[in-house]
Parts: sequence; C-alpha cells; structure tokens
Amino acid sequence: MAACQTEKEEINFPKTDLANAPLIPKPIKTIPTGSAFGLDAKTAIYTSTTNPEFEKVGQFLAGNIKSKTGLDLAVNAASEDNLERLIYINQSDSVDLESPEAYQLYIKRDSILLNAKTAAGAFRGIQTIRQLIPEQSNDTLTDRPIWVIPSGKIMDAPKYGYRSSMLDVSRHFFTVDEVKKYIDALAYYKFNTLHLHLSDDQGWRIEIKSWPKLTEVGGASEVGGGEGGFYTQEQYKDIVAYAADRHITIVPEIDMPGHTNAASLSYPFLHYAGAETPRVRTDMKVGYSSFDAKKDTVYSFLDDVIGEIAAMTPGPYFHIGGDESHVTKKSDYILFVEKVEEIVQKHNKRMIGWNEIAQAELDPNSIAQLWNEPENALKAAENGSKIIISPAKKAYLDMQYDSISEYGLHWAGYIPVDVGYKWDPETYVEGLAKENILGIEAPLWSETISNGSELEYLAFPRLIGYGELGWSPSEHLNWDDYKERLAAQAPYLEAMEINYYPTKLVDWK
Ligand code: TNX
Repeated sequence: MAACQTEKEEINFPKTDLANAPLIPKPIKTIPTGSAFGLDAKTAIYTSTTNPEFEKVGQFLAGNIKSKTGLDLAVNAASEDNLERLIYINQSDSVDLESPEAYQLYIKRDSILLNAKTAAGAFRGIQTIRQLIPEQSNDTLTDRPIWVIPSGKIMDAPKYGYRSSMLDVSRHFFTVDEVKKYIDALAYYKFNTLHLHLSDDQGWRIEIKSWPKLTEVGGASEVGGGEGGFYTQEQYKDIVAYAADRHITIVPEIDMPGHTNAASLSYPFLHYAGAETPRVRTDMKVGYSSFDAKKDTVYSFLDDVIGEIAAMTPGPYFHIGGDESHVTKKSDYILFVEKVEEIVQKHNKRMIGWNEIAQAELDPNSIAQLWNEPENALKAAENGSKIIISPAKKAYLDMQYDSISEYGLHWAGYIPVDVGYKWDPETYVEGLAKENILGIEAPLWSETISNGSELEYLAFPRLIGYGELGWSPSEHLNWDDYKERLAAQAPYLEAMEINYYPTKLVDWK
C-alpha cells in the first residue's frame, strides 16, 4: 500500500544507548530508551517566544548544527516539508528546574524537547545536544544523510554555580580572537565564568581612559621581551558580550597591591617605598612590587580604574588579586585590602581575592580564592565568605604534565591528566563545608606560553576535566569512565583546531 503523503516515514534505527554517550560533564541522571532521533534536513527548531533569550539559544544551536553537519535548520520559521522532526526549546516552570542552570532533555523518535527555566539552563542543555550529534551522518537508513541521536531522558543541573577558568593575559598578551576561541571551548563544556588576569608586573592590558599611560607605558611589555598589547575598552566590551551570548560571566582582575610593577612604572606615585624601583620587567620573578597603601591618591586612582572596568562588566564580581605581596608590610596589606573592598562595593561589585586576602577583616560577601593556603580559605569561610577552589597542585593549567613537557612550570608539581581529574573540590580542603564552596577555577598563568597554540597545549585536555569536576555530582567522578569519554572528544578538538596534549593515559580514538 502506498504511504499517504502526511504519514511519517518509519526509519529503522540501530539500537542506541544514551547512558553510554560520551558526554562531558556527565549528567546527573540519564535514562536510555534504545531508539533514536534522526537529525536531518526535515528537522526544525522551535523555541518559547515569550523570552527572546530562548530564541537566541535556538539560533545558537542552529549555527552549531550548520557548522557540524551542514544542515541549515530554520528557527521558529519552518515550512511544512521540514516539520517532520522537531527540536523544541521550552521555557518551563517545573519545580525540578530549581537550579538556575538546570535542564531536562526528552529525546524521542520525532522530537527533542529541552526544558529549562532560564535561558542559561537552555544554553547548557543545547551543549548536551551538540555533544550527542555524531561526527558522521548515517547515509544508509534513508534517502538522505541523517545524524542518529540516542533517545532517552536526561535530568541535569550543575554542582556549583561558579565554574571557571582564568587566562593570564598579562605575562603574555592574547588577542581578542584567541580569548573568544577559549570561550567557545568553555561553553561547550558548560563552564559559566572566565576570569581575566588583566594586570601584573610585566604588563597592563586594559585601557583606562582616565589614566592613559597604564596601557601606553605599562602595556608595551611582556615576559621574554615581546611587544605586549592591551584591550581597548571597545575590545573588552566585545569579549564581555561574546561571553554573555554564551552565558559566561567575565571576572576582571586587577592584581594589587603586589604584582603592580607595570602600573607603578606608568605612574610612579603609586610605588611603595619598600618595593623594587619600577622598570620594564620581562623576567618571571614575583613578589617585589607594591602600591603605596598609605596614599590617598592611590585610592583615588583605584576608584577610577575599578569604576571604569566595573561600568563595562555586567557580571557581579571584581577580582583584586591580593596574592604574593611579599614586600608590603602586613599592616599596610590589611589596610589596603579593606579600603579596596570598599571601592569595589561602591561600584556595586562583589570582591574576589586570592587566599591571602583572608588576613584582612573581610565583608562576608567577599570571596576568597584558594590557591595555596587552606588555612586562609578556612579563616575566610569561618567569617562567612564563600571559597573558590583552585589548588595549584591540582588545578593549575600552567603546571607541566610531566618532566618532559615542553611548556609550563612545576613549582607545585607535575599535573598529568589523571592527577588533574582524580580529586574532588568538595573534599579537597579538610574542614571546609560544601555550603562554603562557590565553585572551582582552573587558572592558566602564561609565563611560558606566548600564542594560542601553546595556550591550548597546556589547557587541553585538562580543562575538560575541570568542567566535569565543577558540574557533575561526586558519585559520577570516575577516571576509568571519564577517560573513555575524554578520548571521544578528539574529533571535537580537531574540528575546532584546538591543539591538545595527546597524553598516553588516554586511548585517543
Ligand atoms: C603564582 S597563583 C602566582 C602567579 C604565577 C603563578 C605561576 C598566584 C595567585 N600567583 O603570579 O604566575 O604562580 O604558576
């Protein structure tokens, strides 16, 4: 009997197993149903239209599907012939979607329904869809190429609300395009934050209109003697907007009172008498520079700098550094941190600082970032502050993989890919309750790397593991299971032209 025109075509999909899909981060709950959704030219994307942010998420998915498969799917505008299968991105009020980035996916033969309460949740959910689309189409099931997506149900939400990486654009400068490429990869692995280390001894990287010499003088150097560089305010805003389109928050850092040689070289009144005289620094030493904590003019200067950056930064945070101020007297250091905290709050931002800031009397709303002193993290937590977990020994992307690694340092040890993955931020600091943890960050310091490809070599594949540690529940963290899923990331990394370290610990496909 001839099939009626409107009847749906029956495709005989091979048996699938959604629970074995190589998703990173691993979702909370996956229930496979063994069948499949066939992504093809007859698929349309629809979204809730009451919230324009949902439509943007749909457009983003369409763009990714186009570059991965060549299929040009309509968003909220299908014609009758391509309505056979539907991907619907729905704003839902379900109580199961309490966490701001939670999502649910229902994948059936003829539809994929993505439910989320917020556009951020929908955006995280479409990363799961992207990861489920195979690299190769199946060209034998029907008369046209079809990308077989395993059917089933996924319920998912992040463990932490702060899942971050840091780029040090100061020791070596990275271009806007290099930063955007990094943001794309962060988005794919469900990170929601990028911290930019915008100033240090060797270079100042952000234009400040009221203090132009910061970039004219302080921006013209970097480690090893290269030409340095800086972001104009327009370029910084462009990075912020690019990140926001991917539901990623930019956290700007101006490191102080130490790590300030480039600023003091630009404006000598900032310089602290106990610090080394400012000069162009292209070496890798730390701990010799400081702002003068006792001068009112230093705080007026910082009010301008923080004010200009805060005005361009929609996210809630401002990072003041605060690490390794070895030449600043302790009393001056404490005075400085407390005064700068007031300035940050005046500009409506929440202060973050490296763990040393816990020596000061912090406002409980301020956040301490653990890198080397658990006792300071505990002190800050006792005072009510939230903690970001970034231990150098486990989460520093600039540590060498092993003794023969080409780039990187090893002062905190070597971090092979398995060591970077086999720990749990929830239990890393003894005595720190999980309620006190804001999230996790993997910082990439750039003393030994000077271009995008070297940056990627240190970050990948370790960064991918930190995405999972920040998102997936502890009971899902398992190296043997993870390494199989990591191996399956090679086609994505290759398609994105990301230079990764092909560790022998993983059986790359
Ligand atoms: C320590 S971690 C630093 C940075 C260096 C890094 C190199 C931290 C807060 N300070 O200034 O770049 O080590 O690994």
